[in-house]
Amino acid sequence: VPPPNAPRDLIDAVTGGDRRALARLLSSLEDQRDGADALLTAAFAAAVPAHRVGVTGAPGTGKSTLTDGLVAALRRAGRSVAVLAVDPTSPFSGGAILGDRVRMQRHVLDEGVFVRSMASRGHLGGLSLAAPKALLALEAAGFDEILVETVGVGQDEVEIAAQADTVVVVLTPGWGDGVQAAKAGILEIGDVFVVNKADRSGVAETVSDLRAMLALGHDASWLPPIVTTTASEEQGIAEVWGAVTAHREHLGPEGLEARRRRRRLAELEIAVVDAFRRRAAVLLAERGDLVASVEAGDVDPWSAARAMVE
Ligand SMILES: Nc1nc2c(ncn2[C@@H]2O[C@H](COP(=O)(O)OP(=O)(O)O)[C@@H](O)[C@H]2O)c(=O)[nH]1
Ligand SMILES: [Mg+2]
Repeated sequence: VPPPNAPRDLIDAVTGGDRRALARLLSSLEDQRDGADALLTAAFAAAVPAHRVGVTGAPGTGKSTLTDGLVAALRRAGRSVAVLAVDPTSPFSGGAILGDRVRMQRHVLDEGVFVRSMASRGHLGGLSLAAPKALLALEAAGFDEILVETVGVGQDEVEIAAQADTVVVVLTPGWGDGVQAAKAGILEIGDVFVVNKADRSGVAETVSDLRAMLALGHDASWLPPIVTTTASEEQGIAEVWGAVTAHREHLGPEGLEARRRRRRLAELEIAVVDAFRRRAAVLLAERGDLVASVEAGDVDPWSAARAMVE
């Protein structure tokens, strides 16, 4: 049995820069192990909100390569960086996560860089539950910059994009030929657009297609900039960070706080649903008699549920 002050001790170690303690904290939060609630409370108190930059796009567009380039550039500027690589695709995601690790390998010995991968498979409540907690842990560890790489598919990815202050959408030449519906979703979430693999043909067309589409839809106060990169050659990295910084300045302290307020509310809703979900599991286990009656068809599920809740 851990001593009562264990959560505080672990969080103190995390805020003090202990990377192994951070890894342990992340595992406890992801697995919702005993004491996770107390850890969250302590992490919340210790967390200093960082500017969170999301990097998203289809598999293979070069997100990890770009992220690795950004990490290198930020390290040269003396900034500490945490990377959360989130892959909502399952069960075929092993390769992508492995790719992320390989891509960022050169930073493993750097104390100022921390890389964590996460797959949705096996996570209780999915990524919408796990990722915000992981980000909180990284903020408790006091990193100057937090980058979140997510694969651009479906609802998970939109939810995770909501966890970022600035969303960088990575596309490649030829993207303009894609399906209209897929375009719409990704256009809405992007604050900065990157056309990567600029060493390939069709860059100019993709940029002008994109520019035309962005001019139609976006809110008037921020027209997302489009940056072309060749991430594999570390070309265009500084320009990407310049666009991110411009967006941060555009948001300003009030814009950032507005996003954080929305996130806190969303987090509360998720936490309430999660608390009830856990309570439901306990109820079902406690009321084996009622469960058996429903299973046998003697009692209908709805009145059984009402009886349990009451
Ligand atoms: N030709 C070219 N290949 C690139 C570029 N950036 C990344 N790649 C390659 O594209 C592949 C996928 O990159 P990765 O960063 O893993 O993509 P992710 O799935 O979006 O994270 C790798 O083989 C990279 O080396 C680029 O600018 N030009
Ligand atoms: Mg990747």
